[in-house]
Amino acid sequence: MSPTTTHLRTCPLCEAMCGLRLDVADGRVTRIRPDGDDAWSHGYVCPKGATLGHLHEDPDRLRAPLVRDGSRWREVGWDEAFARCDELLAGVLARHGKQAVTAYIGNPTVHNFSLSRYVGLFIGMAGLPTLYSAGTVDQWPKNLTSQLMYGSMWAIPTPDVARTQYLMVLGGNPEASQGSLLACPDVLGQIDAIRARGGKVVVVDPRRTGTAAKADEWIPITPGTDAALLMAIVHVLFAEDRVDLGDVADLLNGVDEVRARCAPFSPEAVAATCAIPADTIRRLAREIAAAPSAAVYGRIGTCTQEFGTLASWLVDVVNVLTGNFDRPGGLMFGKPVAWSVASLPNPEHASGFTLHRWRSRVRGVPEVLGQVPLACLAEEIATPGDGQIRALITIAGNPVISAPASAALDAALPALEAMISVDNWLNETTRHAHVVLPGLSALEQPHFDDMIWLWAVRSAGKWSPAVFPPPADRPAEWEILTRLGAYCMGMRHADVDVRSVDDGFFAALVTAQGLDPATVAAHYDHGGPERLLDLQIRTGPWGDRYGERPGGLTLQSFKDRPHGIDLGPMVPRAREVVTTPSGRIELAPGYVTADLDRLRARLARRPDGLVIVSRRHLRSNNSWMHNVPVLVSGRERCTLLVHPTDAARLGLANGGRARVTSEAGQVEAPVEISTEMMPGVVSLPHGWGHDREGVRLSVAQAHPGVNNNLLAPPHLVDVPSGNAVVNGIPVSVAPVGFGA
Ligand SMILES: Nc1nc2c(c(=O)[nH]1)N[C@H]1C(S)=C(S)[C@@H](COP(=O)(O)OP(=O)(O)OC[C@H]3O[C@@H](n4cnc5c(=O)[nH]c(N)nc54)[C@H](O)[C@@H]3O)O[C@H]1N2
Ligand SMILES: Nc1nc2c(c(=O)[nH]1)N[C@H]1C(S)=C(S)[C@@H](COP(=O)(O)OP(=O)(O)OC[C@H]3O[C@@H](n4cnc5c(=O)[nH]c(N)nc54)[C@H](O)[C@@H]3O)O[C@H]1N2
Ligand code: SF4
Ligand SMILES: [Mo]
Repeated sequence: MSPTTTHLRTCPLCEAMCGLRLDVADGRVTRIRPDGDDAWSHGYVCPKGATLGHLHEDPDRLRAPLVRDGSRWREVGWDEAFARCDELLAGVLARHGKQAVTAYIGNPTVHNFSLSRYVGLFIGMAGLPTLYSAGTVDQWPKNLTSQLMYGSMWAIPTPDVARTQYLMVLGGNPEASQGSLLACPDVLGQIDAIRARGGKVVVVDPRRTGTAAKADEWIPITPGTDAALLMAIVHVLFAEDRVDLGDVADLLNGVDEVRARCAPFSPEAVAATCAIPADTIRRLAREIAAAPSAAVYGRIGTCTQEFGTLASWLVDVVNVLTGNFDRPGGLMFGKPVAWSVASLPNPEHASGFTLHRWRSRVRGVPEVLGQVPLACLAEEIATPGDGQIRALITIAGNPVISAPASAALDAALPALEAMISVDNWLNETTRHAHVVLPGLSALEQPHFDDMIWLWAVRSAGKWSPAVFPPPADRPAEWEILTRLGAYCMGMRHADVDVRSVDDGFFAALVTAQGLDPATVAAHYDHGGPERLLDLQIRTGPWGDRYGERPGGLTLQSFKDRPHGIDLGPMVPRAREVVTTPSGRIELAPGYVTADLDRLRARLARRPDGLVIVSRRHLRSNNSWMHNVPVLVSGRERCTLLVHPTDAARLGLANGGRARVTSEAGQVEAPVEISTEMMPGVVSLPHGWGHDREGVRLSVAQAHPGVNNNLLAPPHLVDVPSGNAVVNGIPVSVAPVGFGA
């Protein structure tokens, strides 16, 4: 036995960024505890954090590249794997051109030290005409409204939960997710604290979630109707003369336009559609306006729905109109210690931001922020003709589970001439690849979160060195991405010099910071994400600017303080963050308000009947942590939640099985009867369905669950953003025998 060593480590699994203490002996993680001294999380953790050792040791985790020969996988060396990628991509480029190549970027990209900082380089180098991501099944509506209101798609204001006196959560369940576009350890603890200091917490959700159970009030809402509720709140604010623009009053365009547009949306006009009494809506508006401070926060339930853009916009509008924007206790912009490549001005928008620059080939839907809906990918692969997709690169993604109409994608992928996956497992998607290029495990690489600090409730930073040395022959994912980017440019394997590409990338970023690349380069004898992070910190708001600001922060400052450095709560920043052409906050972007006609039509629509929504669980992480035994033990979690009155009407028994049918497909799942659901709405978690042949996830395959995206019709999108609608899908439900 070698002596036990203890390592401090930030958990990379979600936005809570918890500090952990890992005990390691004989090359294995023997214990994981919370780090009570962590400057950011102060000892908070969830059960997933304790499984980083399992993920690292998982025998199914890929440690060498795989190349497929027919239906058989062959483990190969890195040189052979890269040469095969080059050959595959060069073939497609020669036969069909760049238009036949695309990529899909999955969620773990954001949480990975090297992918998060280099995915932008890959995108820039590859120059692919189309790109897909998990973003269009997630926060695209919020990206769109932030782009139009503030001038940047990642300028997303976050609720100051630590100081607010009134928190309204719509379509988010931090009890499971631990916060999303809201980085804050222990959100539920913050909810307790709001109530303990005499404040109030309201949760608007079709399900009485674990978060709603902690709140003062749960307001069930018909899925997809948050925009109508919020518009009625805006209506009341104007009608009762409760509008107070607060500190941003002089920074606003469009207040009168909002006033004019809210007129038809009285509480009475929306009550039946939302299933919320008009009196309740009026009271909510008064409470928000009267609270000493209030933060209205909307998350995925307000995005992946029929009116995602309007709801995302109105969340911010309500905060603005009640003086709760850009001030403590309201919605505020985070202030990262280190800037993120993603938040730099987008070169594509240099001559102004435009929408609908091109349309998807098959369905003809317009691009928004450079992407079309992920649900288009299957048809772009399957439909012959000029521009047909023949090559796909997936990066940390599993769209066969996470994309709407996933059966069509599963069926289309085998037709690709080249599919390359940068992924650590053979999941439902990567099993179709020709080459799989695995990254290092989280514990084999350093960590310092990138984009997540953009919406953190405090400014802070934490450096985690690798716990285990990376195996000598293994490239990091930033090197993999750089190579793939180069092959897409038409460079051949033998000619790619990763180091010089990286030096060029770094020099460009240094120049963009107004510094001399040669002088800055002289500070380093290494490249990659660690060098980039040092630049991000040193040219960030607290940085030393390479000596120009003596005493300023550098990466070394964080290495010297392994529990992290806290730099305080959010501060008003709207004046520096807003970069719209007018220099002001656009409270009523025409592109967004144009969608109000569709919302008015919704008010006149007959009830949809039974609809389904998604949910998350604390012990899952989208589609990919079901291979950890301790996280899938216990009773089955992939169940259909049904309200008792619906169950009785439909003849469903608790523990029996139900067949759920939508226009897109059908699944069967065990029934869990619960008053957690509002009547008329059923819920199934997302991220399951591991019973596919060829998947190499031995634990997950024994707990497969079903894929709820088999029910999501590909054409259901939030029209302005193209974001998928995976909540509020009409379904019928019927029993299929007992316990079968
Ligand atoms: N019905 C429904 N569908 C949804 C949602 C919903 O709420 N309901 N949510 C949507 C949302 S918000 C998201 S973000 C997407 C998620 O969808 P995706 O991003 O497509 O899938 P994930 O399950 O997050 O992860 C994909 C894969 O990343 C790999 N991976 C994990 N860590 C690493 C790493 O460090 N490096 C590499 N290279 N690979 C790694 C794992 O093998 C995993 O299978 O799903 C969306 N789909
Ligand atoms: N444990 C765990 N943590 C995660 C993830 C995970 O899979 N597991 N995924 C991560 C990712 S990628 C993301 S994007 C975040 C998401 O984080 P959250 O946004 O907090 O996601 P959910 O927990 O799915 O909560 C969404 C809620 O929206 C409700 N809802 C559905 N439709 C509507 C509607 O029309 N209106 C309203 N008001 N509510 C609605 C659902 O009932 C559900 O309670 O979580 C992240 N964190
Ligand atoms: S809440 Fe859990 S998964 Fe998220 S960072 Fe903390 S320990 Fe990791
Ligand atoms: Mo997500």
